[in-house]
Amino acid sequence: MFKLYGFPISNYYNMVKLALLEKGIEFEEVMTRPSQEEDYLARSPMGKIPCLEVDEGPLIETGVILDFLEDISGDTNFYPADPYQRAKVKELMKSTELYLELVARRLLGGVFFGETLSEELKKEVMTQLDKGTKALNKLLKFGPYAAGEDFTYADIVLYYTVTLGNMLTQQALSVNLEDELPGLTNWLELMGQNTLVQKVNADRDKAFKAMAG
Ligand SMILES: N[C@@H](CCC(=O)N[C@@H](CS)C(=O)NCC(=O)O)C(=O)O
Repeated sequence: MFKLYGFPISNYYNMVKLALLEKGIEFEEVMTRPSQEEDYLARSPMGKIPCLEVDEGPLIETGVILDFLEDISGDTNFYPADPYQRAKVKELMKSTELYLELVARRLLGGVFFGETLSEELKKEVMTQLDKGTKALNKLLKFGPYAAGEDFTYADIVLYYTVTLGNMLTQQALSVNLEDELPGLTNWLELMGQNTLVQKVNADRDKAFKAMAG
């Protein structure tokens, strides 16, 4: 059985977890924090989570893991078959990560771990966020799903990017991503009706509570 290494407060971990659940692939969760210990680095060379151990060995990088899961599961497809449409879904996933996830992530230490967020950093993040959300507005379809009519990996990546990202931008910058990305509110509601999303979120919320006290 596959082993998923990581921790449910990680948005990247939750992307892979939801994909495994959606695809009906059996897996065991191995609670693991990011670590620079040699035994974990042997699995995940940057020490990051998630890491998925499959029959042949470990795999890291969320996008790579998602592609692997798509390649091994013929029945449930989260990329369109058409090459251009498939590329468009990947374009949206990549843009979400580069221009939203990695931008909002710069606030994480300040919001969750009491690090100082300088005014300079906040200004920089604000500028990048503004550019990123404007770009995403040109790519997002919300018709009703992120990339169009069908549920795709872009929904999974966007969902766990904005749910964490919005916490960070609201707390550090008073920016609500629902105001910046028209259509996001209805789409979040749609995603929230998915019982597997609800399960991943319940595990995440439990982990957050445990971390808080
Ligand atoms: N590029 C990685 C990013 C994963 C990532 O940043 N994971 C975070 C937890 S959400 C982590 O392990 N951080 C610890 C670190 O950066 O050392 C992926 O796509 O899986």
